[in-house]
Amino acid sequence: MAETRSEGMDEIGGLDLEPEVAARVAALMAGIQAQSVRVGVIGLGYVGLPFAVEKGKVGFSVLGFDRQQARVDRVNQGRNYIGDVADAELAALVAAGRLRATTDMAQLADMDVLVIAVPTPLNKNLNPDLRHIEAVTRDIARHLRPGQLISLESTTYPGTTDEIMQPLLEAAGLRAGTDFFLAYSPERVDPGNQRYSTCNTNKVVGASHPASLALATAFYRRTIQHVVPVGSAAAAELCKVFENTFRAVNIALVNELTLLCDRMGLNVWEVLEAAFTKPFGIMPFYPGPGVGGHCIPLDPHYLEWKAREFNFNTRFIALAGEINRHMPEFVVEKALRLLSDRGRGLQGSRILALGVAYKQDVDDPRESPAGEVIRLLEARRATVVYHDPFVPRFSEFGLDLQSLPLTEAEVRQADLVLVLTDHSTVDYAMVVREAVQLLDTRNATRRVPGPKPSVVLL
Ligand code: SAJ
Repeated sequence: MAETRSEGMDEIGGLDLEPEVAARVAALMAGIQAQSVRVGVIGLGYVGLPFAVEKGKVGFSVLGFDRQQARVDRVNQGRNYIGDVADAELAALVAAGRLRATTDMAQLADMDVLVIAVPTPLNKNLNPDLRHIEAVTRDIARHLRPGQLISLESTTYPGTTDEIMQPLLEAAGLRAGTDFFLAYSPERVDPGNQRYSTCNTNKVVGASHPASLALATAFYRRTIQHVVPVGSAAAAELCKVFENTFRAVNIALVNELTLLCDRMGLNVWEVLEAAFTKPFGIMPFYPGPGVGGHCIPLDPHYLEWKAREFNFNTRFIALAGEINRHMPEFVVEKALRLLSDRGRGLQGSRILALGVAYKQDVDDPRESPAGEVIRLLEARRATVVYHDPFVPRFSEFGLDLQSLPLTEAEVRQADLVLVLTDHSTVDYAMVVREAVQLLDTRNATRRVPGPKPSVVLL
């Protein structure tokens, strides 16, 4: 539960600090416990905005920083744009003056606590691209003053906080751990998850200086029920990339099993459902057309890249990425087989894709495997149209498509219906009834009763 005011003071009381530093730490700790510190959140995306709202709700004064003026304007108008944020909560905080946003990075100097939640993409060679973290760190360094606490939340490789951020911040002469404080606390946001939100998801915090760790732990404990301190920023960074690597590897395992079951003529969904009846020692993962989103397909390669520095090949990460990136091609191969069985080729066939978002019931098509599947189908001169209730327009992978209404006529005129994302709001009974042929890569039609002769599963 939230740390009491005395707990925070007790923690720093045991630290061996110079008097000036001890006074600085005590003042910041008092401000954290009183929730009077000014909190800056840099990056108002699916991590930053929910975090800003949670801090504002308990009474902190929060200023969001984002380069996108449109996002800043929407926040200042109280108009939400993140699915995991309650519209009314954002509007109320803005109306009460507890949450504002700006593009003016000079206001960083006025903040006591700065939380960074900017993207960490990969470049086209699957290597880390830290440009956003480095740019924000330079902005902070320009306005850095004694007494500020800085916490990085973006998923990144072990060493980013201590080896990249700290030197940039110390360039002006201030020292981490005594003048300012620096920590790493990985975001754990599962977009669309109705059960776990920012405040009830356990939070790991790491820092390489005791005062930084005590202050960051106390700060997160003001709004997060269970905060788990670890002894270094690198340990916290590695913890996070391990979490996402764990998912990528297990998703690849069931995808590989899908490829084998296809050869063996077995139903992988039946096999997996049976395996998951084991009450211990296993965890459900399901096959799909590939792995999307801005985390699972990318983050493990941050660890793979860093491990090479230690002459270490993270073979599981490489293999998982290879298998997961192969799935779109497998989907196209299976689609071609189904069309060929009816004397058709891909060229000139009309394919209706159901769902382009990267996963169920989210509106985000970034890194979606559906984009790669559609791109491959169009490269073979199939005519592809799509319906996605969450994504009205799909302009990824060089595509530019509009979502069509899902009508019986649309389903009937498709030579193949291809379920790529299993949104829960789609009328699969109608689709199964009207489709000439349906390839279901997500087992989305499993709840449609009765025989489904038109349905083939991945
Ligand atoms: N997927 C499968 N089979 C599965 C699970 C997922 O094919 O069994 C696919 C999904 O369809 C999607 C991709 O993998 O395309 C990623 O799905 P995801 O839910 O694992 O990933 P994200 O990016 O939405 O959220 C994840 C978090 N997910 C969960 O913990 C359930 C978590 O790993 C991180 O907190 C978050 O990424 C992040 O921000 O790092």
